[in-house]
Amino acid sequence: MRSHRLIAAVAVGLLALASCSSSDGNGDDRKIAVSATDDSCDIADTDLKAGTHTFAVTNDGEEVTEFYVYSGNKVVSEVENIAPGTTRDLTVELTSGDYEGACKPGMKGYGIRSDIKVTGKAKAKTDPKLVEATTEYEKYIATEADELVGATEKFVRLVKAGKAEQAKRLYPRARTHWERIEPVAEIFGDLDPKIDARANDVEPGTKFTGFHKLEKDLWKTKDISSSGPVVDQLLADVRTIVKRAKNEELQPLQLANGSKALLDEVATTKITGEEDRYSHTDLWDFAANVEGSEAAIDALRPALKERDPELLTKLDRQFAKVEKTLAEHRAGDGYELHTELTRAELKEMSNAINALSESVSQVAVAIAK
Ligand SMILES: [Cu+2]
Repeated sequence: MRSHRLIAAVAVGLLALASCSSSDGNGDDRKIAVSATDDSCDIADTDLKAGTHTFAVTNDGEEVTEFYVYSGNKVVSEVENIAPGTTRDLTVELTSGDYEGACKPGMKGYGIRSDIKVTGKAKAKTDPKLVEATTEYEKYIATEADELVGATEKFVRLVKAGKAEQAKRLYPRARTHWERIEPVAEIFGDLDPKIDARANDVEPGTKFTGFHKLEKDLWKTKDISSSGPVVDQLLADVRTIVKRAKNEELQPLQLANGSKALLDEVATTKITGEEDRYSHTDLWDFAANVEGSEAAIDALRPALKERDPELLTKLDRQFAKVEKTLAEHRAGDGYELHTELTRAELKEMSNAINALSESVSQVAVAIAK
């Protein structure tokens, strides 16, 4: 660790020349360079003025990485799925206080963290269209959160009654409400893994709990006789997260970043079939992520129309394209299984998502103006 710090200090000194310090008390137009390798995370500037800032995160390592900004235990924002050799931007709104920046090589674990200090007072943002956008989206979160609790309660009852077939049918339906609002859940970094971690993501020293443990019990081991405590824990965690989510006051930039995060989820865990590896109901989650992403953009629509109408037109076209591709794989009142899709079909879906994702990543910049 010590040697990394030393290298980091040198690198920061060099990068500072090419990047910002700060200026007008409302953030800075210049980007803050972050160089992420497999064992270091160098943030060019960690002394910031309150306001909007963009971190340009370059993956100089070999593993896929991600970058988070934390305020205490809470995730302020994150950018996932940064492939080696590529750079992705994360635009965030920071009020004065102490933060941490974290790179997570391999996209897991505690990350390599540095302190970020934000001082001063940001200029108040008064665009009524943006204020309205967050109110709208908070309503959407509240509705989905209620549905999630209701569906989870039913799921609990079925599992405890030993009704495996009915529980299996409900599983992807309950998850739909979760997957639509997951970026809000991810603000509370401690609970998201308890509810939604996959077997391979479970941190050493913690237990495998949540939806995917039950998915395993239902489809793989086909034994739910001792799943009662797991399902009770899931419901307790869901209730806690829902309560927190409903009390959370969101910033317009969180809508933009959340919308993007949902599409990242599709690309990293749904296209690959990693998410629902036992039930193969990944397309349900895929659809829910896209719907949640679109809900955030819809809330921002009036503001976007004013600020970047061309981007909005493009987004509408690309969302339609993704939905059309997805519609081709509807089955009954749900979707085909991941295992029923050909490589070519998955490739087509992934292309549509990547194009859309690229446009959605411009939304934060448009509304931060
Ligand atoms: Cu998920």
